[in-house]
Amino acid sequence: MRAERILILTGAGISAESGVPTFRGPDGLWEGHRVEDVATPEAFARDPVLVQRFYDARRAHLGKVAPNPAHMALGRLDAAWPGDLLIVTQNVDDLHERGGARRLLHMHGELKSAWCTRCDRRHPWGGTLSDQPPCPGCGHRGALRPDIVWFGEMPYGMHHIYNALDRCDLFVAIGTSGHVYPAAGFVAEARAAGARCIEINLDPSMVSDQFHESRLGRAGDLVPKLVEELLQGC
Ligand code: BV8
Repeated sequence: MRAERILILTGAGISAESGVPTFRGPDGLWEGHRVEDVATPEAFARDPVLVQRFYDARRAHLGKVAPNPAHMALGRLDAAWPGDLLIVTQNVDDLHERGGARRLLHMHGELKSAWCTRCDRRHPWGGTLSDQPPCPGCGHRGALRPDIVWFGEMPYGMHHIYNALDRCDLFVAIGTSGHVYPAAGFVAEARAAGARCIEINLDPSMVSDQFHESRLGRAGDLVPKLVEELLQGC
């Protein structure tokens, strides 16, 4: 397969085989709450401890999971690919980094980052926030929130992402259901720019019909195969 400039979009499905629950699968609830009900500024204003505990639990869970063959394959692609490559992930886990990805953008933020709502600084964070630790920057307690893009908030890096979408000649979506915008609209952008669009997913997504090719199956099986095809062609 020939390509020069690749944009890869990943979602919760790429981390599923590592044991990180997806959002809309049978494991998609947390203590009976739908993510959409917890991952919002309104929920945080209404019940900050509940929301902080939700993210504290997921941040702690990162220590119990490891990258799977799909993450490792993208790490190999990143190390070897001579052309443009951008991996845009909707995921807030650190499995892409641990799998070797470098040209990576977390459009929905990261569990391992805390954002101070007083001084606006962001800090690497591995611990808890529900106990209201002081901000390492301004020292204020109770001002740190998860550095996560909630529903109704603007995703990170949109300018960079749309530039890459307009330039790419291969767009690959991996493990995302196509429910959440603006990410679900990226395939339309890439297609309009003339890119070949491939979807790798366990089941058809909400936007499968917009892809030139749909490869149904587990990311851990199909992503290494795609990466080998790409590296053979370069
Ligand atoms: C915004 C961080 C604009 C939180 C997340 C109506 C129409 C269009 C848009 C909207 C609308 N109503 C509201 C909106 C906007 C809203 C939205 O899209 N809502 C949806 C629910 C309709 N979007 C937003 O609010 C976004 N912001 O639009 O801002 C704006 C404009 C001006 C000013 C201000 C703002 C922000 C959205 C970001 C929300 N944050 N994550 C957290 O993680 O706690 S979203 C969250 O769900 C994830 O990050 C992910 O992005 C998203 C979708 O999940 P997926 O990754 O797709 O996972 P899912 O479980 O759904 O699917 C997994 C897939 O994997 C499945 O298909 C499954 O088959 C597959 N799979 C499973 N196992 C495997 C597998 N595939 C391969 N191998 C396997 N082993």
